[in-house]
Amino acid sequence: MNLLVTGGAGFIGSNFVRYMLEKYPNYKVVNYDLLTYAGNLENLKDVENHPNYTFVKGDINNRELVNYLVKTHEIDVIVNFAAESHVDRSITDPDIFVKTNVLGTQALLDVAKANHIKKYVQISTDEVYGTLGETGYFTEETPLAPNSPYSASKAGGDLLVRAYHETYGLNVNITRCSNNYGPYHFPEKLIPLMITNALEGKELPIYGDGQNIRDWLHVKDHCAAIDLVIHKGRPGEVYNIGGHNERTNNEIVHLIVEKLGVSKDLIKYVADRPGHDRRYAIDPTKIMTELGWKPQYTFEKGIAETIQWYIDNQEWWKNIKSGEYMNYYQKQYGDR
Ligand code: NAD
Ligand code: TDX
Repeated sequence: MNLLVTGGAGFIGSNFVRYMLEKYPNYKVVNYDLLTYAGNLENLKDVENHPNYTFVKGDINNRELVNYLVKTHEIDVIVNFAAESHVDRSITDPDIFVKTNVLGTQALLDVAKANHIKKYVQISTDEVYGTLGETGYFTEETPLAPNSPYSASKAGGDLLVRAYHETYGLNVNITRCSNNYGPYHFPEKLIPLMITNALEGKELPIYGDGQNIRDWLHVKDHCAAIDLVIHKGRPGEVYNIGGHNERTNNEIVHLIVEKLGVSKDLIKYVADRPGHDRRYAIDPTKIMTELGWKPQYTFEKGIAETIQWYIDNQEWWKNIKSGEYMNYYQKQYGDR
């Protein structure tokens, strides 16, 4: 199988590229990524010379280049991870979220359609469902009710994917996963921000009262679920992905403080995120029963390994936090 992975230089995409290259020695993977502030080729340093791996820098909105790649690499399946992914950034600058997450998705769908691609998989998020009260879960039938510009743009992308299936018969799947954590997670997001700030002795900013709940899943369990959806997902279906692992932000931050042995005094309660969703929780019954997916990581094991990864890979995140890696990649790839 020949895969075009868009956004493969980001957190989940890079874990997925590595997962597929390791698992399928006969598959070819083309990683197409714009290398925005969140894209980092250091995430794939260990596979950059793999014979089945190719990296191409580019924008998913560039139909000509994507079309050329699909044709020349005889692509069977497109898996779209490319997105602007940070809720806080979407609140201050929504434009780029619409451009990438809505228009970029449509550009990819057009190329997929024109080339009669075998399957198009859209990596979406549970945030499109909005927020839950104290009880209940998101199922695939939960109405879309996004609350942030980020989640609204992801919902817009999802609806276009659905429409290209209904209208043009494109074989698509949409996956909606809960919050991921694990190696190569960009240090603007809660877990890596708290680990790296704690290691630097910096403040740990918790929004509002810290009682917001997220449902955390190890990135490798997410990759395994996407692998199953590629191979066994039924045409046009949505699959929710989550491991029933709900934690408040307070619990997450206190766990990190304890594991790293730093002072609780670093914790600082700050102004809440506008439109802050209170609780996310996924009902994963469909993917478990239909495709046989089951998460392998317990949170205890996954978070301990992740904290250790950030201790062992300080150069990776210090380069990001200092802006060094952007200067380097601008020089390497800026004019390509
Ligand atoms: P990320 O921000 O780490 O990576 C996004 C990648 O997309 C980067 O490598 C970036 O360079 C690339 N990109 C951005 N705009 C592009 C464009 N116009 N053309 C080509 N490439 C572009 O994000 P992530 O956390 O790895 O998330 C990946 C996907 O999974 C996103 O679609 C996100 O909505 C979804 N998702 C994330 C989570 C999570 O917890 N992180 C959970 C569920 C779903
Ligand atoms: O400094 C912080 N303090 C804080 O209290 C940050 C960065 C976050 N938070 C809170 C906000 C959320 O309740 O922690 C929770 C998690 O925040 P993020 O890491 O920004 O993730 P979230 O907003 O839940 O969105 C994530 O999961 C779904 C990803 O960033 C999305 O791309 C994905 O779709």
